[in-house]
Amino acid sequence: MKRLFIMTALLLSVSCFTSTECGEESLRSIADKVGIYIGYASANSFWFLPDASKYTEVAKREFNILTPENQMKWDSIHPERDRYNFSYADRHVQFALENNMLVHGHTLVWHNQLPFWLSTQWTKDELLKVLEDHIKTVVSHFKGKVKIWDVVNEAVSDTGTYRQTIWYKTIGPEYIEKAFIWAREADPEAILIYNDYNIETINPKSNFTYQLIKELKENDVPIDGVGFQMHIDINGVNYESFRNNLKRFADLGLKIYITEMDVRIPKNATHQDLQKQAEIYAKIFEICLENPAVQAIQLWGFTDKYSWVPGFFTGYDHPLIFDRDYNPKPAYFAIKEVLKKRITQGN
Ligand code: 9MR
Repeated sequence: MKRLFIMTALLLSVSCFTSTECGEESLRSIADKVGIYIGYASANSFWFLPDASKYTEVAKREFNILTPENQMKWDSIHPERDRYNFSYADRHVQFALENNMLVHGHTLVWHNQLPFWLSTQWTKDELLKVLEDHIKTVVSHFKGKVKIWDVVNEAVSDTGTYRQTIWYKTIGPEYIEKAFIWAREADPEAILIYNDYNIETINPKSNFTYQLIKELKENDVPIDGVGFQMHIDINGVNYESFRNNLKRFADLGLKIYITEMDVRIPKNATHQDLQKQAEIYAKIFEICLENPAVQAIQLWGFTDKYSWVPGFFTGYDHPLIFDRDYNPKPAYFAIKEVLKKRITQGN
């Protein structure tokens, strides 16, 4: 009898060690205590996934903010010039609000995932009108529900110039300030940010972005924050440079968001790879928590099962903090440790 009791206790403690389903405090609960949001990109039509109940159970247990991964983009929400389709985006928002999560909207101006009807010749005035209509209609639709908007996404090229997009080529650089002004008009309470990748450390692209945002601020354009996407790999980033970069953007008076973090590692990862990945996640969280301008850290998904990475980077996989079976990975525990340490140190 005694042996049976010991065996059961042992089994329970082992499963508690690897799972979060037996009383361990969730990430969102610890993040709440720290005063930071922790989130994920919400998968396309997650309510239809074959494992939707598992997916939503983990999502609402662990996170307090979400970004629809694709279903607020132009091609999803604005399929024809005179027709909007909010049905998918509304489901993401509904899920978030029912579970006391914030919604981060993504994205009002981008050059990818545009609907077919946009790919024709426009005059500058026509395209300005199209953009104004889109931004005002979408932001008004979600007024009071989407608290943060990626207003302009990826407007800077990898070498640090304006990216040559339909918006830039037809309208010129002023499409950026116009987008922020229209978004502010449609929802004066929403936090409006510029979002991009490879601007986490100091480099030609982040220098250009810094200058661009500085000038927007100087011209009283309503921009509240910057989003660092943080799609990185097993080599991590230069942490000193990341820290200094956060500081210079924060010194402009901006709120900072980590918007799309993932850490891709080689396929068939070894235990060491997962360990290394955990260290990278931990280090990024640690540096973010040092800087009070950082408001939220969001991952681009949460289970490796639904990550965009294997489809885009040959030879890479496993970028997130839960494995394909929704088991928490070393990175999950490492992030928790960093957050917990922050509580004991006092915020
Ligand atoms: O994760 C998104 C993937 O499902 C889409 O196919 C892809 C299309 O461009 O966009 C991915 O999300 C991107 C995000 O919207 C902007 N930053 C880069 C993200 C990864 O490509």
